[in-house]
Parts: sequence; C-alpha cells; structure tokens
Amino acid sequence: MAFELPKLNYAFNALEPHIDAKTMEIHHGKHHQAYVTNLNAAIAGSDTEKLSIEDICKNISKYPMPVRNNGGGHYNHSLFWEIMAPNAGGTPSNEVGKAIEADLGGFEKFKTDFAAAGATRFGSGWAWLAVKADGKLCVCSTPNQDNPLMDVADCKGTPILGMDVWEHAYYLNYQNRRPDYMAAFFNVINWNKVNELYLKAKK
Ligand code: MN3
Repeated sequence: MAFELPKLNYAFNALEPHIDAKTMEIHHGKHHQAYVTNLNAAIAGSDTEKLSIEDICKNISKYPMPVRNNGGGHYNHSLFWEIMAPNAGGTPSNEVGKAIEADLGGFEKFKTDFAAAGATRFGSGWAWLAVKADGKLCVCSTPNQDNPLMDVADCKGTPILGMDVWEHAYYLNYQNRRPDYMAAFFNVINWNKVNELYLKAKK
C-alpha cells in the first residue's frame, strides 16, 4: 500500500459548531478514504508508488486523470485536516500574519480575497493561500482536486492553507450557503500550523 489515510488530530465533533461532526466523519472516512483507495489502485505496481505525493503533484501532467484527481484529493485533504483545529481562528500575529500584512494588503483584505477565491470558483474546487517561488504569498483557487503544486495549475506555489469548497465539505450543515461555511471556516484555521508551513516553504 503506497498511501494511507492520515489520522485526524482531533475528534470529529471538535470543530463544532463551525463544521459538524457528521460532515467531518463522512469527509474524512469516506471521501478522503476514496481518494486514497483510488490513487493506490491507479498506481499499483508502478514506480509511482515510491514517490511522495508532493513529487507526484509537481509532475502531474505526466499522469492520467485518475492520478490527478485522486492524488490531488489525497494531498489537498491531508493539508486541510492539519490547517484546522478546535479553539483556533483569530488574526495571526506570527510570521505568516506579518507576511499577510506585507504581501497581501492586510488581514481584512486577505479574508475578502480568500473568500472571493472560494465564492467565485464555479462548481467544485479549492481556495488557497500559497507561497510563490519568489517567497511572496498569493491567494488563488483551483478547480476539482487540483492544487498550486501541480505543473498544470494557473497559480503555482507551495500551499500553506487550503479551503475545500466542494459541496461535500459543507452541504449537510450549510446546504447551498457556501458563504456561511466560508465565514465559519475562518474560526477553525490553525494559524500555528499555517505559520509552520509558511516557514518551511520559505526555506
Ligand atoms: Mn473534500
């Protein structure tokens, strides 16, 4: 088995009331598990099994669509679980918070731009905060399970924060109210983890 479903660092109900337990249970145990199972099936017996998910994403144009969709799904969700936490949110004052001020015109503007990236993504996809090759932050979105690591992405960089705007991420609790889900998401962002990823990406 090349890839495995990562364990959550918190209980399914730990992000309530912002993200409900049933959504977390299905999202992690069914959706993410399916990406892992389908990725493993797509690469079974090939040398791709020896690669990291990051390296697969970086050269995704060389792979068939099942690897792009399920490999992206595995990478994106593994990041997603880590950048959320109970008793989180707020305004970051750490290094990434300072970089948001310097590179993105301040935290309020970042919130507006990040929500707009999620709101204007038609259908399914992700909104991202990423570190570009020049070390500066950027906000963007990708369709389906693509991400900024992929060589096919319109916006390229190292993702440090991702927001899933597929309906399966919010429909049980928020139905069609994607903006309400996105507003709630800001209450569970684990800025300590985002900062850790920011510092690592800057190296
Ligand atoms: Mn999802």
